[in-house]
Amino acid sequence: MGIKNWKWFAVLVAVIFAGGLFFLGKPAMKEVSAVQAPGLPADSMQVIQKRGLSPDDVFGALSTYVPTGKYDEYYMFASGGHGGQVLVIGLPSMRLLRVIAVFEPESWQGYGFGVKENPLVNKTETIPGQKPKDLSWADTHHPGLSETDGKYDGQFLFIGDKANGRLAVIDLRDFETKQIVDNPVVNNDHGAAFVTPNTEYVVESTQFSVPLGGKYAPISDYQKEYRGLATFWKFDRAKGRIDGEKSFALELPPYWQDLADAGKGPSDGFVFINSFNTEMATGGIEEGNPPFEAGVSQRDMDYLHVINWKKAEEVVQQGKFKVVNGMKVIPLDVSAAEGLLYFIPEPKSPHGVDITPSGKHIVIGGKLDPHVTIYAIDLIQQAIEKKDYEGTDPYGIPILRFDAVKKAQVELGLGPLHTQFDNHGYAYTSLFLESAVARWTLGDDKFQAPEKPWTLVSKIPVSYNVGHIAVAQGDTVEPDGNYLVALNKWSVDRFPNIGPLLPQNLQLIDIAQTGDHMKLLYDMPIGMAEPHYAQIVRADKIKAWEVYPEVGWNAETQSKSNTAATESKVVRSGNNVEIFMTALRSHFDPEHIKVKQGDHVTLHITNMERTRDATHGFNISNYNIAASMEPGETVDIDFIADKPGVFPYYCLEFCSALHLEMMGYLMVEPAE
Ligand code: CUK
Ligand code: CUA
Repeated sequence: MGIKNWKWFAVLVAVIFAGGLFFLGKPAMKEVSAVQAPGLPADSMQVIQKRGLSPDDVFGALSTYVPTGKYDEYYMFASGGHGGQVLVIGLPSMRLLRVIAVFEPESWQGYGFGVKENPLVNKTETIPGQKPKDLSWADTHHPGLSETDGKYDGQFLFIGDKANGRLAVIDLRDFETKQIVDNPVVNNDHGAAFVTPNTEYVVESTQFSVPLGGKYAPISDYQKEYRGLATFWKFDRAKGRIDGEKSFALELPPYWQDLADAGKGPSDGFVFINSFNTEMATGGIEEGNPPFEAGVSQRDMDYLHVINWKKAEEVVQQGKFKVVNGMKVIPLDVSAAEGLLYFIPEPKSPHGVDITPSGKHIVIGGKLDPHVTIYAIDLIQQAIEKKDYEGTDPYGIPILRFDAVKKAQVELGLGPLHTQFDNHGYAYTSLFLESAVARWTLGDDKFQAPEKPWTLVSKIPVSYNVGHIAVAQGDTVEPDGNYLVALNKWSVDRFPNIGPLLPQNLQLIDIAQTGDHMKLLYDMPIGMAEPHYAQIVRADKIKAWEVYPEVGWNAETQSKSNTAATESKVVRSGNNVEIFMTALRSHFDPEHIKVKQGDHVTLHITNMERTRDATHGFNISNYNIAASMEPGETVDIDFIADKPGVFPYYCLEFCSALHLEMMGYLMVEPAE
């Protein structure tokens, strides 16, 4: 700790002490500040007094304030829910750093507005013959950072679209979306995106069973025709793309598969997916049937799915699959015969499946049961080896005996959902119904002596209805601890009234100390849709570019563009007009573009700047075109000049004192 930090520590102690006295109505602030806080300006004490801050408030403020020009310790990547994007937030300040355009048009980033270098416009086939869906929204649930040896490596981020069964790849060199793949077999997911420990595969499992391959089948044929699916998308790290042809999927019974997590260490090679609706209820409240909410909650136990993906990979290599819309799918009977899939009973409609950092244990949230249930991978492997089954399900999949593989159950409270881990041997579980986060000890998992029990330590209330929680690096083999963020669904009374549609509330909690110390530090309103899950990574792991590596960079291929030009040029051939344009403070070149109505116009615009933050934007009035050219970037735009008239184009970023002069005219001469 440097001398500067010591000073701050002294100030912190003094302020908290002074604040405490203030709260107890003890001596006047002035005296306290003079005696207890040398170096603390008297006006700081006045601020505390004037704003009526409690000692906890002061602790929260000092813990989260990041001074101007200083950086946050962590990046948090949060999904954007049915806003379809990804949020990048700095911790501990909880400042929003960026909204990454993923599945939806976003004009600041020029994403989806005529620029060809993005997956919304330039749709590619992941699997031959597959037609990408034409959609303009998504429901993003689970961000998944790429991993090497079970640790975040800071290279890529994946995110699933629950509503439409898609997966996106974001490159963290420029924080931009590079690829969107459509699952050709199913149209929804939930257990996405979860990566295997070396990002060999990105897992995407379904939520709601449907007839595979987009077929139609009446609901009366549910058990026969409807299926779940676990897709293993092969990731080609060198290309930064998912390789559809090397991907495969496992057909699953028509239960509702829920969250997924990949094993690591001793459980590497397995993927775990919990499920509900093993009742195979089909709803139909309007026909006098029990509604889904009742029908899917009949049985006391549902099934944790245990998938041996390394073995599945071999089975695919042996050709034991069928092809559905171009995707290799392992049928259920093959999975049963080859030992690729096992079920483990899990208490009643669970939610959340999380592997401990050691990889030895699997934690399931009870949702309708006050416990978390912990399974041990060594017990699971023994049971599989001994064929210690209680029977099979209607599809012939072996069911392991609960008592043979269960390690422990810990009663935590009402509605346990998701679990994260820290560096002290604690687990943290969100309690949805109780609006709290529970801290509990991980028994004989990695960090503690065998005699240490699996037990509840403390709880902290949150506001309100917490879904996921995120601990710094808390789902990797090397959790950092320090901070936990509760992603609360409801904010109710936490923020000023903005009408009936309320923001989510992300609450930052200090978990650096052990025992029953957990302190709420900060409330962050999220004024866009519902972040479901977030991952928090140490800032030093992210090595993003400051400007693109060279002038004339194609951000789609992450290489030099073959349409880059450092001098302007117009090439005409019949109805085709190709314009090589440069952008440099404070002009575009050319400033006049003359075409005829009906011409096919192609623009290649190169931002010549090498200065950090010298971004130029480009738009054409009434043509629905908006681009962002970050320093060094070349963008390609093409359109038919079907509207005659004179259309200004101008720079969208206030780039210089003469930014307003950075414009030109597109002159479209009417056709005869
Ligand atoms: S979640 Cu997606 S329905 Cu608990 Cu990951 Cu909320
Ligand atoms: Cu370039 Cu404003």
